[in-house]
Amino acid sequence: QYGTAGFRTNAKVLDHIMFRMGLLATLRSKKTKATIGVMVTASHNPEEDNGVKLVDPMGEMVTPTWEGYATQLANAEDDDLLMALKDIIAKEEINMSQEAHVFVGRDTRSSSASLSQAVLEGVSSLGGLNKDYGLVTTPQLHYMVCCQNTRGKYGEATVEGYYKKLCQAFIKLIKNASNCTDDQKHLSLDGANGIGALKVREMESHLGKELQISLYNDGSNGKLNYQCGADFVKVQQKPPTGLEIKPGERCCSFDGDADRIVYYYSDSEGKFHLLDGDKIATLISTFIKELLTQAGLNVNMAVVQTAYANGSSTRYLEETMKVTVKCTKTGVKHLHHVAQEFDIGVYFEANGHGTVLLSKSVEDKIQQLIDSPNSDDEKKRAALLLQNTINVVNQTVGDAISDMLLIEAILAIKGMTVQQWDAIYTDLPNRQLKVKVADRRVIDTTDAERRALSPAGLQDAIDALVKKYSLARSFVRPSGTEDVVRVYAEADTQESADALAHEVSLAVYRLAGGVGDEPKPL
Ligand code: G16
Repeated sequence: QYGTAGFRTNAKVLDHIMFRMGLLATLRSKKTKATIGVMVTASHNPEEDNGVKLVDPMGEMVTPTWEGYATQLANAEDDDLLMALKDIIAKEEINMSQEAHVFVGRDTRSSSASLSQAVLEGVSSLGGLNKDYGLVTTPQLHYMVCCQNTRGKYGEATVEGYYKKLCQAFIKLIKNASNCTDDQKHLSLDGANGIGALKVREMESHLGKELQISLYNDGSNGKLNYQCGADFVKVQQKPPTGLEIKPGERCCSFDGDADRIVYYYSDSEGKFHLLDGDKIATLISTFIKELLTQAGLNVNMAVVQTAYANGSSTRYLEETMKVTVKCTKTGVKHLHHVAQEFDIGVYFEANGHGTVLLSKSVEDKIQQLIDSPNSDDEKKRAALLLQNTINVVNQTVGDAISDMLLIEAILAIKGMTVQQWDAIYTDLPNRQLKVKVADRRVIDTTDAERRALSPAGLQDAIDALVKKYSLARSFVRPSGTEDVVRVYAEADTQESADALAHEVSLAVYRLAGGVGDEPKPL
């Protein structure tokens, strides 16, 4: 099944899927008369896995109907492949004489080179033209597709063009930070031994001395995502191995294809503090809201989260910031579409995957303020800051590099330390676990994955367990990237969150066909 972010499994069994996704991307390109992207990556999954993400014309994730076609094509027997293709061509009324263009990118996994070759062969089999970007981050490929299809309006469809656009906007933003010391300009970065590390190295020369990055887990010897990277740090709630964490210093981690980022620091007593996607969404939306007020712009803004959002973050956004909060199913493809319904949509999953979307009408209003002779200095300054914020953001998809530049600029402009940012609100203690079951599809959910419809009795069991703890909440859902069921729990203390997560895991194991050993207490 085309899951949360495409197909993912052990790289050894993916050849035919890659070839077929090359075919499908070519059909999608003929249908849309636009360039389509195919990214070969398994992002946060272990090195042995691989996967593929399809990118639609504006740089967004491929549309759900075509996810269905992807699943059909992936599952067709070899002898039925031609028929499956003809079926899509007929249903979508595709003109096969239409030209097709496909952009292909890949991460640093050892299997990615040959798998991306299979994609390219799929493209040429249907007469499509390709551009192979080679090693790029997932968000860079999304960006290239959007630039190409907007004929350069969004930017130049080259990696160099991407660095120039983002870094120039970052440097303009940072000029508004008075008294920023060299210490404050320093950031320790864990590159997850992946593509993000390579690309940050490439980008560094564009940053001048405005951001000084100490890069760890740069792929020179460690294993991809192994005990490092954004997913490890978020789920384990501890620093990655391979990064020297000095008390009080700001650090961040990318994931394996650099579309997620989380921040953290360790205090003088050695306690680890995580600033995840929820804290990032809060920082960015606060900054934008303040600028909108200064610019005198009244626009409709929302923050989009998933069930994993910490209860404290949602409360802070709704009650203190008075901003609209929406909750969707996991997967940026869901968050992105809800965010598009607002003038400004800030969307972030707790795991650090997210970005900001701004409508054309907001961009126009900002431009008018900049151009107007009647705008006072404060309004003009706010409008310019908003414009550079727009330019530093990769609006096509969550992007660790772009998010990092925006966060660094915001902290510098606000003169805020990582500790002050962390203190905006206090996270409820939480725990995430995985349970292995025979078939994770037995779990069906509703209400943005916050309640389980099946198997029978599971939701009642979760409700009864949650009642035992204070400020508690828990839900389960089948992962769309790994063969596991995910369990999330939060409560007033870490002990309670851990106990609740374990008890809910046991309920999943017993009611949803757990395999292997029963989950043990933490
Ligand atoms: C992908 C998606 C994310 C999602 C994550 C986990 O991330 O892009 O939106 O949160 O998978 O999904 P699941 O819980 O269904 O396994 P990535 O960074 O691995 O591509």
